Amino acid sequence: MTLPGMTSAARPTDTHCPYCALQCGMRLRRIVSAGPDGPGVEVDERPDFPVNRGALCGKGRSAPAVLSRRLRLTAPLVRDPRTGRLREAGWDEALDRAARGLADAATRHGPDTAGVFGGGGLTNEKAYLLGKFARVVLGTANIDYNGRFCMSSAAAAQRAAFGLDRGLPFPLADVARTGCLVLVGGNPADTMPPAVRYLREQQAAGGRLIVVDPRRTRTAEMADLHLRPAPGTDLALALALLHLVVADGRVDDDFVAARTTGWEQARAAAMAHWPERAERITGVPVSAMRRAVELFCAAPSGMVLTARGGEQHSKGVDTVGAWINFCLATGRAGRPHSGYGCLTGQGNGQGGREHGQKADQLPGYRSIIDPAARAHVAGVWGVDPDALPGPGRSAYELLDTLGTDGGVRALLLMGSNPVVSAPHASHITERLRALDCLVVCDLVLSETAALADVVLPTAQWAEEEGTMTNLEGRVILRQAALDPPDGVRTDLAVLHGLAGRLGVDKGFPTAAEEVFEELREASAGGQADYSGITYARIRAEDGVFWPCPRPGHREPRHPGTPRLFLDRFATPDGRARFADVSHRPAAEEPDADYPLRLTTGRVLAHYQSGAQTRRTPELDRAAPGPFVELHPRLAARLGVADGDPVTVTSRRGRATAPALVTDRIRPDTVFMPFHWPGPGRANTLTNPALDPVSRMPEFKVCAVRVEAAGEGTR
Ligand SMILES: Nc1nc2c(c(=O)[nH]1)N[C@H]1C(S)=C(S)[C@@H](COP(=O)(O)OP(=O)(O)OC[C@H]3O[C@@H](n4cnc5c(=O)[nH]c(N)nc54)[C@H](O)[C@@H]3O)O[C@H]1N2
Ligand SMILES: Nc1nc2c(c(=O)[nH]1)N[C@H]1C(S)=C(S)[C@@H](COP(=O)(O)OP(=O)(O)OC[C@H]3O[C@@H](n4cnc5c(=O)[nH]c(N)nc54)[C@H](O)[C@@H]3O)O[C@H]1N2
Ligand code: SF4
Ligand SMILES: [Mo]
Repeated sequence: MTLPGMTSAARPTDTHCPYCALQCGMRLRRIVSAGPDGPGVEVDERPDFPVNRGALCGKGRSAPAVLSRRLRLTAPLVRDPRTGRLREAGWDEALDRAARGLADAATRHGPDTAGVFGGGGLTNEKAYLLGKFARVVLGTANIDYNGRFCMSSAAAAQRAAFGLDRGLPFPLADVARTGCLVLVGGNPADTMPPAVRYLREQQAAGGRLIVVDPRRTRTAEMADLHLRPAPGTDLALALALLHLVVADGRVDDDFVAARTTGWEQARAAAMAHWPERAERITGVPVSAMRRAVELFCAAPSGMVLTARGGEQHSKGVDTVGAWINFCLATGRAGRPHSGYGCLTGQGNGQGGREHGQKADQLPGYRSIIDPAARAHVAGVWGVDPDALPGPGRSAYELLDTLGTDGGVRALLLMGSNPVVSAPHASHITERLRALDCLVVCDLVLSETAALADVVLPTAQWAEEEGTMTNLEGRVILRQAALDPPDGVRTDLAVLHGLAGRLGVDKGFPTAAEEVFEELREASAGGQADYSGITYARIRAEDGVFWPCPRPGHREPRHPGTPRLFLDRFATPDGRARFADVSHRPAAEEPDADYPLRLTTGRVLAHYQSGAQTRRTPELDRAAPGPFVELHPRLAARLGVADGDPVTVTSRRGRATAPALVTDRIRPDTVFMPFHWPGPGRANTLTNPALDPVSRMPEFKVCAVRVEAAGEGTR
């Protein structure tokens, strides 16, 4: 839509949506506005990009709204010590103050007390330089990122089973060709709408869709079979399905013998989880479990995809492991149109961890405790390997210890809004306030930026270049259609400015392609090898799938790897490893004081902490505030009608929001989306119990009590 006073000009730019892991292709047309918004862009379809084939959701279509100068930050802010308020400042003052804050912590309390918290929405180039900044400039072990809250459980389970973790080991379009798809705790109808076409194509071709979700979502409504376990019980369900596979003689013995190890233990564990026991734990009838196994095993091929519903648990790694076991035992892995995959979430959740934002990883998906990996990366960085710090704290543990003795005292935060999105958010807000210095780089004054000592306003997707790695492991290119407004710098320029002030003049370029060239070197020979990928190739090829090593002497150029594991898994012996797992309860089960389960998630219109989408007028109108989904029977018992305010209380606090009375939810469970701050903030309630391996918090289940809110709160 072109508003009066706008004219469109210039050549269109092919790029990608700034939001989720689908990284839908789009075409931007420049608009010159006479009004206060400044120049902007309009989004057109880009039907030739294979992942979304032109389709976009409302978030993608409306993404340009946040480019408006009225909605975003256009000058740095520093906290005035006299008034305690944020005031506008010049870039030099703001960068000086930020650098001093980080340096002071390190000098007074040791390098590990300066910390970095990143985000899965940052380009590979930013993530890479952020990791390098932490390890080389600050010399701190303490860098982690919000991807820890996202797909870290699936990553750990995939790595254990297959020796490698890439969201999907095949292109998304392969989903349309599988015989039976099991979707565990994912609601793509709301979270990746353009992907739904592949589910429809799959069903139109005679394939079956099984959805595992406690709620009857719009995705579940499409399913041939909907299993509705109580939140936090998927592990028991997956084990019982494997039990039935064994009991019915449906194990693919040849596949198990030829391509796996560890079956005997996995089999024994499954035999201890008989279906009647799982029915008591999950509430899923045995007959439905039988039907699921029949559909899955009768189909010529099969896939299991998990998303946050199955993963954001204190047993997320084991739960994903159990679903992988189910795939392996039935021979549905490492074969065409079959396999396990994870629907990653953020725009660059995948690349963000491959290149060094994660506490235990160096670029190229290398382990920070592997001497050879340290030597390689230190060589690229021109530093002594012994000078590189070791693994630091995981995201929640890093936030939980902010401002404490031995914890991080000065934090650089880029690309996350934990005041809204972290579990036990009121506690995390207190920790952020306890910092000696908080530096936030953001596009807008997020709830977290509002607590900062220094806020650095950064350029946005349509104004910058860089690569992103989507849920398929496809490396794509973000291209600039506009210049950033005056007063705004790119994240790369911020890192350059900080590094220089902290005494490192080289190695922090501001041109994205130059950073990518270094990233290629740093990743060369690692699992996530990007060394054969160039910006030119990405432009020419609709993206390139990693691993893509650089061609050797006289070798042809590597085509990239759309499909993994067809010949062998990435383990040392080439075999997939069964996980040895048993069911265990959630960290917090319902009891007399807190008799219900709360689960949390997303709505179509908003993205994550809502920092961008709540500022987008059409999305704000579509979903103006938080709500609590509750079943009509529960509502009747509480004397609550649709729209009445209800208070939800957990051991961590209370939240109040209007009731949304619906039979889409189980009577023993309530659901809240987590996109809003304030009294309806879902994360006031959530439990920061962590998975022992992935350190993923238990966002998807905690025990709560629900009451009609008093008249006074109306
Ligand atoms: N509209 C929108 N789209 C997004 C995002 C967004 O914020 N908004 N964020 C992006 C990101 S970063 C991510 S990670 C993805 C997330 O994408 P999804 O994983 O699809 O999103 P969620 O809503 O968190 O959870 C999915 C489903 O899990 C179900 N669930 C809850 N508890 C359980 C449980 O114990 N077991 C099972 N089996 N299911 C359960 C919920 O009912 C919900 O329908 O979405 C991406 N896309
Ligand atoms: N209860 C509950 N909580 C959850 C979840 C859940 O299911 N339930 N899901 C979790 C998951 S999966 C995720 S991924 C997290 C996400 O939650 P957050 O980590 O808070 O992610 P965003 O809201 O995307 O925050 C991104 C922030 O960075 C800014 N930003 C965006 N792009 C850029 C950029 O390029 N540069 C800079 N400097 N800033 C940028 C945005 O304006 C915004 O303020 O939430 C987690 N929290
Ligand atoms: S599905 Fe994801 S990438 Fe595609 S337009 Fe929507 S938010 Fe953007
Ligand atoms: Mo996520």
